[in-house]
Amino acid sequence: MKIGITCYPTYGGSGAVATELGLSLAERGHEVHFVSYALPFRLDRFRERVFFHEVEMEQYPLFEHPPYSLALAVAIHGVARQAELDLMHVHYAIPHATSAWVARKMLAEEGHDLPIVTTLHGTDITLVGIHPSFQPITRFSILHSQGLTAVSDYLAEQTEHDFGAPRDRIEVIPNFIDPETYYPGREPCHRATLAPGGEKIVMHVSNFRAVKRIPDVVMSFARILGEVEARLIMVGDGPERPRAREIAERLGVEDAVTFLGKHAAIEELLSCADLFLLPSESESFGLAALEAMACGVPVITSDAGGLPEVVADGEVGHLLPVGDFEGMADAGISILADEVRHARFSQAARALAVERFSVDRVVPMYETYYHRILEGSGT
Ligand code: GMT
Repeated sequence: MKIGITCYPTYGGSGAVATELGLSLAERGHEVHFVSYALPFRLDRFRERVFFHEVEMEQYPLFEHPPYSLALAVAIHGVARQAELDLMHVHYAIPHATSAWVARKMLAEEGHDLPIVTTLHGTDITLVGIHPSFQPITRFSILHSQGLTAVSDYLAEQTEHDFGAPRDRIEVIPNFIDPETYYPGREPCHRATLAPGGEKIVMHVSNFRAVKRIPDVVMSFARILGEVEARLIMVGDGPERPRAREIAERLGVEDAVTFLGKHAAIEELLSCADLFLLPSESESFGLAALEAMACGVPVITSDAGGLPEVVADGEVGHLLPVGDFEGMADAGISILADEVRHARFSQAARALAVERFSVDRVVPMYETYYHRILEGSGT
């Protein structure tokens, strides 16, 4: 198949999933064309059958906000014609599903059929998508996609509830990891650099937005530090970073916290961690938690959204109510302070990630779904 993929190229789960999916499809013999305003952050080297098309944006003084959605529609239209795409797969509905719909209409006028598959990732439904300024067009665009997938049952149900998309029209295909990239005990190990005193490593990875409840990470860690010698490694960047630093200072734990900033090869860091914290307010899936589990790291998360579909409570970590940072800390201490328990959770985390969410299991689900859409296309 010749497949177009549009995603956000920046650090973030939807872009990571879209890129890994494209690379894996190319490995399986498909031709994959990425269309975005910049090179997706995980598309870092040459791969056979993988192409990148940058969206051309005309700068004009009249445009305080250049119309990217239109430029993207034109780019999708052009790539579809030139590469003779069989199908366009867009990740994150806003504005990608809308741009793809416009491109599809333009192609239809020229006698070409381009089925669109839209994958819903999270805030395109739960936060941004339901805002009145976006809800009607998000609804229109997802209902006019020929294929619609969501990364969890939770997200599919929210989409039915908030957008009236029939539940049976939404295919749930979970996010995935490559067990050969994400694994425990990776060498060389950065443990000595991150925790020179042999402390336990507590890690958080995100884009530091309010929805991640970054203050809860720091407050949980401060409580853990009262019981266990540990260091908190904060990976990523975003608007909540200054607040996190301020809280660390206020709680007097700043010397035990390292802000590493953004990292593309997250697996190198995760494989050094002893515990992963993700106390999010809302999380449709929690790819970062899955990546940690694949590295054999027990996870403490909130029970928000789709996290219970990824984290088996009491087996690979613990799920606590949103905002219960003390409970999260106590659950973390119970794992960090007991080596036998830690080893059991670590093995179970790796096993669950590989069994249920490995690339070899999930990518064929997308291929099967594409075939279904192509068979029913042209409508
Ligand atoms: O929806 C977002 O916040 C952005 C998106 C991203 O690009 O990082 O994150 C979502 O998609 C990820 C990949 O499917 C999921 O693992 C995240 O849980 C989800 N984020 C939220 O639901 C907050």
